[in-house]
Amino acid sequence: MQEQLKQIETEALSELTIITNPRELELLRIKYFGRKGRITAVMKGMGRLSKEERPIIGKLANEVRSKLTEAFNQVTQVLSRQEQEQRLIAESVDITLPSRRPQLGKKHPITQTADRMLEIFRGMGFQIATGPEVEHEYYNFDALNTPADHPARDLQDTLYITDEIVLRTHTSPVQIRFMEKHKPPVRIIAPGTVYRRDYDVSHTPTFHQVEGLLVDHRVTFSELKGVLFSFVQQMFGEQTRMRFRPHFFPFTEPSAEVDISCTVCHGKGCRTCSGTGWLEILGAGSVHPNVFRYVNYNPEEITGFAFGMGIERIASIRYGLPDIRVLYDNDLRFLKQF
Ligand code: 2NM
Repeated sequence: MQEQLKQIETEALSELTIITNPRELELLRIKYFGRKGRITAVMKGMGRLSKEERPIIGKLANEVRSKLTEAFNQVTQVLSRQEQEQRLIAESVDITLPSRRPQLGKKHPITQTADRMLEIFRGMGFQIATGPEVEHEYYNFDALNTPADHPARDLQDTLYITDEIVLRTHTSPVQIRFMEKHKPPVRIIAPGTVYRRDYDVSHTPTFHQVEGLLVDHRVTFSELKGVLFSFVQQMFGEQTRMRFRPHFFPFTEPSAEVDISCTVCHGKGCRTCSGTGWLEILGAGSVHPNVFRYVNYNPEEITGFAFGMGIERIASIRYGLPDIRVLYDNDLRFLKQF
């Protein structure tokens, strides 16, 4: 029996040296320690031994068992360390490889155009003013000398929130609010989003405007022309010509629409300008005395001019767009070109 135990120990230790993975180790563990294992068999056979032999063999059996248990534990540790090392090698990352380039975004062409427009007017001393997009009709219409029966106030043209609250149809209410709070001189530019019930090749229900207002003692229409001509030349180039056509706005008198010479054909006439040689870019005029009365300015003492233009319109001329709706398709193949 002693011999047998020694042999078990020797064989087990020898077999352990050739183990290469946890599965083999488990099979070996079963072979020696399992229910029908060799160590287990020896333990079971103890009952048949004599009183004298039992303690001796028992002691030896326990020694062999604990020695082998220790040896098995060691191999288990070695295997798990090996496994971890292999996993670290397999999962290693080459940190010297170049990274994927992140996609860089950029400003939308409408924003780029607005930025340029504001930069030009800031250069002429205008301050930026902003205000609410959801507006009381008093600021959007009444104070702008646009009476209740004016067609612009029709449900067909204006988006109403309630009876009296509208989505602003222009940024002019910003200028009314500004004049309420400040005495002349006033020199402001009001950029922002505006809303109208309109949708075709040249109109979207949401669009953007830049409006200007200059008020002081003895401001004249010729200063309006000077400011706008300077804007036109900085925006479209020094060769650009400008003309005023008489027009009507409730909030200005006299009023005009302003054209520039066609940026495509330089006035010869082409498809872009429908053969006229001119492109309409904005509306303008001398502020109506009634508008001044609404904000408690005395129209006998002060005068002013105002103008308004659509940023989409300026952007479509600047970039030669055939249809302003492409500005809203969010097609990156289009937007990446700007
Ligand atoms: C335009 C055309 C003409 C305008 C008038 C005013 C205010 F507040 F002074 F009355 N702000 N903007 C104006 C004048 C706007 O847009 C085509």
